[in-house]
Amino acid sequence: MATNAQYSVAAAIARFMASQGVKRVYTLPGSHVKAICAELARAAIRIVSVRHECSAVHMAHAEAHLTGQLGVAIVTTGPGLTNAVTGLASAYLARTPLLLLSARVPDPQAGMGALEEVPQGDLVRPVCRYVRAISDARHVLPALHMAATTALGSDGPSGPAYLDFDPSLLKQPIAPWHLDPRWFTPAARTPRLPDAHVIERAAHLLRESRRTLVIGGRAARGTGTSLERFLRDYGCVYLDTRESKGALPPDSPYSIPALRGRAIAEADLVVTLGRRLDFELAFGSAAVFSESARFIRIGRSAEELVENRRGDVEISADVGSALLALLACNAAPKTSGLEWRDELVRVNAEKTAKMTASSVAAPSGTDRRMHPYTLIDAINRFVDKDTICIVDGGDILSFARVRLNAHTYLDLGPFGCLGSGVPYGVAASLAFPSRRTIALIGDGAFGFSAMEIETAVRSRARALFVVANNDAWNIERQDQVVKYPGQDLGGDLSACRYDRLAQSLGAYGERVEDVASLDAALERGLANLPAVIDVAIRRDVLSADGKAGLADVPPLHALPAWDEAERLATSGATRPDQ
Ligand SMILES: Cc1ncc(C[n+]2csc(CCOP(=O)(O)OP(=O)(O)O)c2C)c(N)n1
Ligand SMILES: [Mg+2]
Repeated sequence: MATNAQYSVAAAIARFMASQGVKRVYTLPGSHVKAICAELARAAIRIVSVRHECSAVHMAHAEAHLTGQLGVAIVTTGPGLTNAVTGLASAYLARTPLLLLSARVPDPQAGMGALEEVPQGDLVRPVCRYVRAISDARHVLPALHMAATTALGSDGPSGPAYLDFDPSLLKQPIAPWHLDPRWFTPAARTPRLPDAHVIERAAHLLRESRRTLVIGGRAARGTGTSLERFLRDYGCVYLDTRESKGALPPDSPYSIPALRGRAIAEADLVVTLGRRLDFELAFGSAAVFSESARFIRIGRSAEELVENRRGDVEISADVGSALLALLACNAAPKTSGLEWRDELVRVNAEKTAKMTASSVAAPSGTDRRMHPYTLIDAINRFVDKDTICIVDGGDILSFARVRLNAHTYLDLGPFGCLGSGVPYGVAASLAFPSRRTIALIGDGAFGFSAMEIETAVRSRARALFVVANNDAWNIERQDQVVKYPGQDLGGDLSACRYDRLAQSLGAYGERVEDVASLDAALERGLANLPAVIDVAIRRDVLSADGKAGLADVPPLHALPAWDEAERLATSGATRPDQ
């Protein structure tokens, strides 16, 4: 057993990680950081070595999203760090708590033209919650604690934190009096309880409302039974957003995913659960939501509480505590009739049944390939309540959001970061080896990080990767065909065989071209993990996002219909729904 006196800075970092319950770190070798990795390995923390630093950050992201704990990635100086920036930006927008460690050029060489020298802290600062360059052994543990606590969102939104070290510092001894045992207790987010007066004001609004819409955010996950009770007892309908998916089972009775637009336009009270009113929610605009709708916003940070549209009541608290407090004060609506909710639930069920029927009947296209829904329906047959579902891609993401019956879910997130699906799948299956992980990925998205299939093989990550192969960046291609007919703007991809690529990397691979062999191929894949099943799908069907015009990039909103509503409202004309 090492005594405190024998600790190097790198060993103190490893001891800190162990004390935080970190089981794995994701990294790619580099001389500047190897002292940290050596000590982590000595502390029995698993080193998962990847093929691109962005993947390491994506993996830490998936680990954090799925476990609720800090994810950790370690990248080397210079290009190692710049490669990681995209992953950091994705975690930043998704508010995912992760810690990125790096080393920089030795301080005595800084500014002299050292190998791999770039201003690392400056490069990551806009997409991190905490950034610090460490040059002194005294700062190591306080900085690690600040980084972890900030990343977990103790006093603001959760997100990535970044530290880098002078490489020679890592090998220096750290004095015993800098190793106070309190530094080795888990960093935590301070619980935040709601103010009773604010809760009473929110309860008043709930009692007065007749059409309450609850919108899930990141913090809704983990509130399961209180959320279910809240929806049932207070007569609400519920909309999931991608970050809250999994808070309720896909067949939850008050969930109305097929009536998103209608619920948003008609609700007289909107309750947001730790959710930003961002592009996916029309920035909370009074031109899209009802102008007279009241808002109860629940959250821990300004982004969740006041951004874009003030709440009539803003509850600064953990979502779980706020829901419990609201449940305790009987805020059931005064009006006995729940006609609006009942109607939305009924119409949602009818619409969903219709969609299911049409997708089952979805014919093979002129190219004789299968409809994306046919593929998703087949995947659904292998998804149970413990399955972790990952989705990455363009059109295929849109189809999956409508049809995939995921209980635990992670997709490319608000950064729209293609290439995250394979790393997410690897990390999910390492974090939860006894659960099934299925990653559904567009062929374009798969290409960004296809080499991580080798990581999956080497690290024994037992995930199933299903490539939805339409030989195209399809959501972009479809838009190009309409807007720039006859021009080649790069939307087409070659007819690649991703099953063969996977085989060459040591994984199981199979190609599926006809529906009849799909289920058996998925079954064989699941029996031979990690596996890549490359499925030929149609490229001539429009997804919901394609139809909604996501690729139009209108100026005021993400969707053309919202953009138009905003334009009409600001020009003084009446809204189309009035
Ligand atoms: C890193 C990155 N580059 C470019 C884009 C723009 N983009 C959005 S969807 C898409 C097409 C994705 O193609 P694929 O993964 O094959 O899915 P498909 O649309 O064909 O289902 C592209 C290029 C992006 N979101 N992320
Ligand atoms: Mg594609």
